[in-house]
Amino acid sequence: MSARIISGTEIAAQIREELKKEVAELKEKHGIVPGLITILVGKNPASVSYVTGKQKTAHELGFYSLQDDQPENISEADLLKLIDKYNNDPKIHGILVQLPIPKHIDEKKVLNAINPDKDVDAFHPVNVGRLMIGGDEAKFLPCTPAGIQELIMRSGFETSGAEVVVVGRSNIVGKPIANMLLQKGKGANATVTVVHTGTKNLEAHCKRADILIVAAGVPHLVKPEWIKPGACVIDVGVNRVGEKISEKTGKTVPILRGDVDFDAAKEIAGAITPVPGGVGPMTITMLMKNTVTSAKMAAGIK
Ligand code: L34
Repeated sequence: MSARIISGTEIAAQIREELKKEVAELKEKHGIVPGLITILVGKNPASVSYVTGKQKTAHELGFYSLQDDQPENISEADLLKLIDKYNNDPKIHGILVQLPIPKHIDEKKVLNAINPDKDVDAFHPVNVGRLMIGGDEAKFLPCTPAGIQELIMRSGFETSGAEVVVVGRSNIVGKPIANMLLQKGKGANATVTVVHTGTKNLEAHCKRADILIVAAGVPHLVKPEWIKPGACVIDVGVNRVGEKISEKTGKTVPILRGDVDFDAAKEIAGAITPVPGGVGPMTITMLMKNTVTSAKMAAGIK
């Protein structure tokens, strides 16, 4: 039997509709417009595509939203100064520095420089700590993990008591999603295992998973025989494996491949996210949600 396809595109569209109404109401009742700045250093094609998606969505929702492009060779000091400028700009509620940034800049210093109250990526140590404590402490949840949790909940999978296996231990996805799903509460309360490059038998762990979350950045790492029949499979990988000419537009577009061998896996899994159109659109949407939350917090609105 073929798995149900969990459409991130559709679920993201629903959440965006909800947010659009909320933004209109904030403007009308309180005169507040959520403000977002996305900073892109250099011209990494994947990063350009992602920040373009973020800006487009922000404008569709009625945000005040700006893209700040900086050259590859910007100094660390100048980037820190720029962040400080936006920290002090009352129109800006969310500051995002798209990762990765060039090697000559210390990523930690950059993430630590963002005011935690404007840290809509939730990468600042204060927000990472709040996430780990859980409950009301967490003001912002990191966008990709928050999107994954929404996808699982909205597609009707029970997390409480479920065996969740997370493949990958990055600060952006693996570590935070594992922490979120082990909290007590809705959409969580799972038994979580994190596996990584130091794990001895990846397949054996994956096979136990009721919910398998793969964020390894390795195209088609997960084979169909690694999947428990009926499991929920969330594929976070967006690997660029080549280029092709789009039939629709005639332009050159990347060929994207997930971390899971989708065509084979969908014959075993109960439900699975596609790439593209799975986790990616949810990441962008949860950034919008965090920016609305930040704008409300700044104005003292619950
Ligand atoms: N600071 N850096 C910061 N915050 C983030 O949340 C990110 N991330 C990750 C990389 N660096 C970051 C993103 O924005 C990954 N990521 C991201 C965002 C959007 C999409 C994928 C990754 C996305 O929209 N993917 C589309 C395909 C887009 C394409 O054609 O490349 C999809 O349907 O999966």
